[in-house]
Amino acid sequence: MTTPVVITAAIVGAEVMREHTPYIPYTPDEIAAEALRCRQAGAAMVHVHGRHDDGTPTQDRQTYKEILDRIRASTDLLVQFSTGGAVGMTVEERIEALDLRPDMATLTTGTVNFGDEVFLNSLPMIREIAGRLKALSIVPEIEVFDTGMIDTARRLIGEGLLEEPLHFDFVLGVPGGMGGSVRNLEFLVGSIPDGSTWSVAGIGRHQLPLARRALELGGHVRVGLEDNLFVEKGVLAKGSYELVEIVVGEAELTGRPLASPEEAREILGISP
Ligand code: KMH
Ligand code: ZN
Repeated sequence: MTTPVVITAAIVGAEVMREHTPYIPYTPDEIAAEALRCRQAGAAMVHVHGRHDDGTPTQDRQTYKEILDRIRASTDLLVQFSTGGAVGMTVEERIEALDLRPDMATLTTGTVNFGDEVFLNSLPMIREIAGRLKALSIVPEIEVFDTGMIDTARRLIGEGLLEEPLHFDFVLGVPGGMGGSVRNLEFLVGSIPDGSTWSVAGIGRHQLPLARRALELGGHVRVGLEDNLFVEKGVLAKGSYELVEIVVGEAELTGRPLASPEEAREILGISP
């Protein structure tokens, strides 16, 4: 039977600002409204970051609480918190909202150049975040910006900080990280432990081609304004929901049914 595709909408991020697109949500109300549009379009999960009202990124617990409460009040979406936050944040900041018990949270298993900056994730930092996720029984989505991050995830299994089966998200096309080619995606898919699940988040113009290949390969897909602003060259998406709609159309063509949030829970091993 064909595996339903879990579509995750990355609707906020920490880097995209109103100067880049007027459609990026900042406040909890705006974020929840965009989440609802993505659910209506076919997404099963949202990946969220916190913002202050002026758009500055924040991992503040109260902000995340408002986001989580509002999304849960209006949708059945699974909610995934970022533990990456923004470049330069401390681990303590990055994990302070986790006790709100989102359905899932990210875990980046290595350091990567991130444009002109460095997204720092030393082994002690990774262990601290993984340890908190484990203590709170939150299923991690392992963010892979480069191949070695898969090896580090395997190392953490050996250390008892991660438990199989793992779920990976390949973030491809960040300037400084692994490029957004289909070949890179195929290599990574062949490199993860047997029994793992995976999705792809292509950055910029790589988003939709990689999503298409993921649908063909039986993987899952992340799209949204965190990673890409355009539905086609020069045409801004009016929200992450428009990018979800494109993937839904492609899923139909590929014969992949859409996972509901309940089905996504089962696929990703998230207990109710
Ligand atoms: N904003 C990036 C530095 C995550 O959400 O966990 C990190 C990021 C990954 O977005
Ligand atoms: Zn993120």
